[in-house]
Amino acid sequence: MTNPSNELVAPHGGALKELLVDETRLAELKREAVDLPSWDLNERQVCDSELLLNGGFSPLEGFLTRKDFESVCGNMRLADGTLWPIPINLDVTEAFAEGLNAGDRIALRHPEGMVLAVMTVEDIYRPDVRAQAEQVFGTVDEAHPEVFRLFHQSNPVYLGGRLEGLELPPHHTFKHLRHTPRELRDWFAKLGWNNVVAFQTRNPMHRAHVELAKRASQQGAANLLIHPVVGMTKPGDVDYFVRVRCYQEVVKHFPEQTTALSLLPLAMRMGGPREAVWHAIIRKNFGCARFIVGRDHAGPGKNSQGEDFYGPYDAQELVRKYQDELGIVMQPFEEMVYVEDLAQYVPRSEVPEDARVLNISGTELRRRLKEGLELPDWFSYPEVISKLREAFPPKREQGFTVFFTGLSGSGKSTIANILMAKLMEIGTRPVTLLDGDLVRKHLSSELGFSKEHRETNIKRIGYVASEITKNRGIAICAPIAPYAATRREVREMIGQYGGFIEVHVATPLAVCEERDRKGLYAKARAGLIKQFTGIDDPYEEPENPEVVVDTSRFSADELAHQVLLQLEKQGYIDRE
Ligand code: PPS
Repeated sequence: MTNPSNELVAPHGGALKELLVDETRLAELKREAVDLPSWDLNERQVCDSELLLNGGFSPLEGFLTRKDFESVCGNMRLADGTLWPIPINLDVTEAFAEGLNAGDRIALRHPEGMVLAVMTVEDIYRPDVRAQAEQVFGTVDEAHPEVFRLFHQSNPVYLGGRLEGLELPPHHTFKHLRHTPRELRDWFAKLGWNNVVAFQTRNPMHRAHVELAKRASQQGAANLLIHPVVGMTKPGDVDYFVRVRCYQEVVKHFPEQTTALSLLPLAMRMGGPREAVWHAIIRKNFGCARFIVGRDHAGPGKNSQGEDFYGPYDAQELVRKYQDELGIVMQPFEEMVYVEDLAQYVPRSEVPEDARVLNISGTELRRRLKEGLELPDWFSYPEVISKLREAFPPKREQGFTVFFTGLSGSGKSTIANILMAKLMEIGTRPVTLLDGDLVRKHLSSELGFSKEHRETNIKRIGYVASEITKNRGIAICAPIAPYAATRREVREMIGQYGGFIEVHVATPLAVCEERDRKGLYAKARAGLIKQFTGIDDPYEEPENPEVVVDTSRFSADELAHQVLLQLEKQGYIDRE
């Protein structure tokens, strides 16, 4: 791939590798694509494809071949030595890869059906995802969201090869705030902005961010590009519709002549230091001369021991190491904190001794929003808070899901039915019961009990429950859901929209078997039913469920009431 690492880079971003073809080729490709095997891109792959096609990932010309992939994982460079820190892969299923050979061409389709690109497959390979996680993220701890994704959600086969682009993915939201690298470069050139500093964010912006961005742009005598990620960010982040409404308010606090807002359709990896280097390269491609790297850039949060995955300034260090060949200047910045006595934001190292410092973390902010608590003026702008409040109603108005999990015959359905009746009596929101047997009849009738089928079944339940929760209703789910990883996925899916209360119905296996209401345990013991949970199939116990109940010790009525009390304690239901 092109662009030797020592090539001098112009202030406007260097060579741009755009992969959309010209009109003549487009007509040929459209005809060809009709008969090609077609891969339906998932959300992440759409994001990656967009930045490949529009040049945001220059100098890449397609998804990485094995040689480039291994070199990127091991050395942060493409096989030809070009600096590139994050692997960009097209992961597909075994079923799709079967019968594909190097040299074949495939069509890459957007979920809306159009072909975005035709790929010439150069390489078909099965990655060692543990090694990939270790090398790229420095960990195999599944608390890292991208490690979890790699281990549980990524497809097993990677296809490498060049792309010929037919069209960019369509966007129906905030069109006027979306720009390709070429469009941004042209815009900057038109305005005479030849020194632009980019500010990356995946969170709503508050006063501290504004102060930081203002200071950084003043220090670099630069124009400012607020360049938030609206592709995929960390599970649980504030969704981008809400954030963009906030950015539109925040941008009014900057001088119009020096500041611009543009949205970046990137799928983040939360890769800390390596991600910071990647972000810098992307911003160079978008025509920026400088890039702000603050504290804990693209940090994935805490590991399973409760410690940060990366040091707060590791990202700055790594970007500094590659500064000379990056072609974009890092503008390092410390955390900004509010000093009450000065009524002012200052970098943490400049806080006068003994001064009282105020700070509200992202987690604390989310907590206050979810609880409907006060947010002080020094922290944010009233307009931003009001946009956030619209999106985060008080808990008594939010949707939620009660997710029962436990062995067959443990009493899930019985408690779930009683809970449903009680919630309907309360009557503040519509209630839907997604019981294991009901779902298998209506939603998953073609599925069996293999690991794959059970996962599909639970993800379907999770999807329906997330839609109900999003629309501020109540979903009660009662499947066995034996796998911890799938339950975590469902928790993440739903947690972004409202409450998720996991109830482990921990009735011992011996009791469930003794009851054997449906006669299934007897059949399973006799070998007439295979893969029966608890007998010859695993049940992974929940580690941190919100509630644990056991129907061998208490009646279903009492236990349903316990769940209700938990809902009340969490603020989802109110006593009048
Ligand atoms: S899963 O694992 O969550 O997809 O299972 P679920 O959809 O809840 O379905 C469980 C019900 O199906 C009956 N059944 C079996 N359960 C476990 N293992 C095997 N092999 C199996 N075959 C049929 C069983 O009646 C379960 O109902 P519940 O209500 O849990 O007793």
